[in-house]
Amino acid sequence: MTNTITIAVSKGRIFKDALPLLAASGIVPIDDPVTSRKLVLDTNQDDVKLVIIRASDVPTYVEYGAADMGITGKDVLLEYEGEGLYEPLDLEIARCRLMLAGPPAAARGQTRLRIATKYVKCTRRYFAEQGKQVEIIKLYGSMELAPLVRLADLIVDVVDTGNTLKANGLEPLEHIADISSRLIVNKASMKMKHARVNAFVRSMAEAVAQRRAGAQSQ
Ligand code: PRT
Ligand code: MG
Repeated sequence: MTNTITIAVSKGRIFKDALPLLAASGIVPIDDPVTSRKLVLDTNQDDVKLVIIRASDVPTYVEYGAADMGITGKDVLLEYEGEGLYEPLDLEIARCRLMLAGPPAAARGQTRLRIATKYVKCTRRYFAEQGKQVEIIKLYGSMELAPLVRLADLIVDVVDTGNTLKANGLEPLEHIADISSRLIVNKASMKMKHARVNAFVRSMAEAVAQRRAGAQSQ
């Protein structure tokens, strides 16, 4: 249905932070997103649907046009190798930092470090830029465990408060990138549904600016 707008939103913390921005743009889910098991949520607007999916699947849905727009983390986008996406807006939510971390004085000076991460491409790029050879071990979660059981010397992961690192005796070592959630748009939708998409991007931009102004006045 060309008149329907589908927005893919990462479940979890991004969804929680995205809800107030969507509400400020006039989009409120009808089904309770917390208790409902529905994957497609109807909203107060007949022609706007939300699909709630894993962060790492959002770019795929949007690139293939299964969703017109999406909300996901910059960390996910940095790892994604697609080309059918526009990224018109930084939503300034779910902020964190992509960091190299490890035990204090971890195996530095060693010739070939082993790095555990789910961010394989970012990690490869980061070390390649420094001309350093590292061995990368792909994990899907709980990167903090890897150095504790000597699976790896160091990890690359997103860090917010740093409490998880600290609780596991690890330290942030090097800052790789600042991360926040982004609005992404399918290229064909940007053409075919130009007016709707642009109106939504504009109202989300306003919501982000208002949120920023509110945060600054506190
Ligand atoms: O299931 P899947 O792997 O696809 O996603 P997920 O379960 O990791 O989703 P979720 O809800 O955790 O959200 C992931 C997205 O939120 C990431 O892609 C980031 O864009 C963003 N984000 C922001 C974060 C964090 N902050 C964050 N702190 N994602 C994960 N974390 C982890 C961090 O890796 C650490 O293990 O949370 C833990 C606690 O962080 P500290 O530093 O506050 O202790
Ligand atoms: Mg998680």
